[in-house]
Amino acid sequence: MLSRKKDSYNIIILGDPGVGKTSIFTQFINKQFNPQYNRSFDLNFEVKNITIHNETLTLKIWDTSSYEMIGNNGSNIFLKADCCILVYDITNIDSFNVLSIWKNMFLMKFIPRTMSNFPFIVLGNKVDYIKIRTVDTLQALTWCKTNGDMSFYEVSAKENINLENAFQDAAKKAILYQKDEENYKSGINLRPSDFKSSNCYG
Ligand SMILES: Nc1nc2c(ncn2[C@@H]2O[C@H](COP(=O)(O)OP(=O)(O)OP(=O)(O)O)[C@@H](O)[C@H]2O)c(=O)[nH]1
Ligand SMILES: [Mg+2]
Repeated sequence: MLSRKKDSYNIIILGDPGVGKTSIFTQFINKQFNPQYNRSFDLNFEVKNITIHNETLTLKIWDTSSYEMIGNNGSNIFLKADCCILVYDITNIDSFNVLSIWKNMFLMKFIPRTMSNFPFIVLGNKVDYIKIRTVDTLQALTWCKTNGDMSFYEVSAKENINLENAFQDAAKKAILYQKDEENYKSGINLRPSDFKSSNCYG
């Protein structure tokens, strides 16, 4: 039993141009893959039902345009995000090195400071290109660990590897986050971060 607060959850996909955000989105939703690169210029969403523990819930998945995100302010819809998927390309170290920038930009613009437990998931895409990888699995795992113990998956939008697992995980994290937020707002829980700024000297 999930005992969730909402019927639909917003999952936002972010990352550098060309890492495969649209491909992940299209493969997960329509089971299609386009080998040609058509740069996204707009924000786009699709709705997909998934089943977790015999319960069906709706994910509203947002494919972002890195172009839009860098140039503008993104969309106010991100204020209602329940989980963010950060994507890099395992053959492109630069796309990995900028994950912190994507993460911090997203938190700064859209997530109130009190919500320090906002969930991220990291996807290393194009794992079908394993022979020409430039980002080690261990390197990525270490980054995830030191950035709030994020979940990490190596995936392939082309071969549909690990996408189902990653989105299931994103959905579970979104549900937990919402529950936590509800409890927080109703004063049931205080998070460890609430104590960070104080010490025994006041
Ligand atoms: N081999 C391989 N190619 C992929 C994979 N995922 C995406 N690609 C290719 O990488 C290129 C870029 O993919 P997109 O999905 O358009 O990338 P994007 O992140 O949406 O890019 P922007 O819209 O510019 O931000 C395309 O040519 C895709 O076919 C994958 O898993 N394996
Ligand atoms: Mg795109």
